[in-house]
Amino acid sequence: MSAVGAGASPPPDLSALAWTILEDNDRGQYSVPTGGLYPFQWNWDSCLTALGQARRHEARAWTEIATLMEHQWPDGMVPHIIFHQQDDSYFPGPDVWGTGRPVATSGITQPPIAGFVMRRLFERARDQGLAQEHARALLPKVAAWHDWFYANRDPAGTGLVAIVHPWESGRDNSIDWDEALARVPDEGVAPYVRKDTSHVDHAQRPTKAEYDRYLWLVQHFRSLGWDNAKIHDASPFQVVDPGLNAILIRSADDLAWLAETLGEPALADRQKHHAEKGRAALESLWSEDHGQYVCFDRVSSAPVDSAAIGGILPIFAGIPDPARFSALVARLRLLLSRARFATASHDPADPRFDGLRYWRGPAWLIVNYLLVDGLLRAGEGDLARRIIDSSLALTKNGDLSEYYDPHTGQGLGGGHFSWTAAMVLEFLELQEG
Ligand code: 9WN
Repeated sequence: MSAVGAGASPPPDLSALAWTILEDNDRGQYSVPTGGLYPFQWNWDSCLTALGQARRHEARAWTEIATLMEHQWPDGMVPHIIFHQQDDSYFPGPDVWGTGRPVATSGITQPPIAGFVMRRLFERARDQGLAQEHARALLPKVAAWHDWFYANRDPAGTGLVAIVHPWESGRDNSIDWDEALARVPDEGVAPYVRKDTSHVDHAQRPTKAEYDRYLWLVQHFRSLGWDNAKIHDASPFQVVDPGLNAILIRSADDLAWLAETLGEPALADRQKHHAEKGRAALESLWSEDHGQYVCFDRVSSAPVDSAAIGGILPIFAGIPDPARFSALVARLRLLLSRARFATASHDPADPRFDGLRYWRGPAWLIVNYLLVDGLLRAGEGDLARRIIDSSLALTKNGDLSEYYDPHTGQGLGGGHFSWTAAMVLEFLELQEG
């Protein structure tokens, strides 16, 4: 008799499955998040995917980031999509963006996680020579991207950068953007046909009203010639996201560490300055009402009344004040108590929560990973382990989806997903270690 009983199939080998996904989505010099739904290179997907790739193929992991950085704009911005080849299964494609780049790209950016990933690859490297070579070559490029953020998305020098499009946050349809996005016009948008809802149930994707405004912003920035010196002030959508800022601060810290290690003290000092100023400025986003950080709307000059996961991500940036850190951990515990699986991307107690719809409630393994990293660094091992176990519980049936319903654990969005596969490899390693 089989140990698992008649008719029951053995649990899938998660590591083997994750490697199959990484290989299937590998296009040679870059990876796609998943075929069909996202057939190009995405910025933060690539960086996080590289963490998984490096477990077996260090050179391939460095190439993933190097390819992304080859498409950096002359002003320092690193675009959120690189359209390496023609593929009609995604909208909006290169013609809509019209950025005029030699290889077509989008015209906005995404959470700058490359600096953090580079330090990880470097510290774990079995091939130190290769790591030094790549890190040295990438260092000034990633530093220029961080400098670009502060120069172009924080023109008043507050220490915190704004996003000018919800897609820049990586948390596209979060409740965080509802009020600011409602102020964006929806008239004059060229007729379009969405492709995402032909791959994924529309109940798991943003609404048409949101897409109209996403596209209005793209058209508006295109009419400004994609000139980043103009875009921030000319955008009707300018929101300071604690999540993106936390990632930028942590990447600046890690880039400073790499620069020091590689004997680049001036570069290190500049990144340290960004990180320290950013960390101090984060305090302006603290909400006593929500017991966490919240977004700030620069157009209406008001904090955003929304308790989303972005406001807990400062755990990843390192919060020096112990009382503040404890409050944030308490808030995370409360959030975890409100859903079966870690971690709802929005507070389930909020009537606006939607456990199926993308960034309005579902759990994402990449977010869990950033939280786990921050918790482990701060000595919160028990809570970190709880999130690791919950992440692996979500995937244990072999469903490596884009995101998950935090109440039922149902896989949602795209399947066979690169960064989910990479995070599974990371979590398996952490569980063993
Ligand atoms: C727009 C690729 C990307 C992720 C984002 C996620 C989603 C794109 C979309 O997919 O956004 O960039 O078309 O929905 O929100 O975080 O990088 O996986």
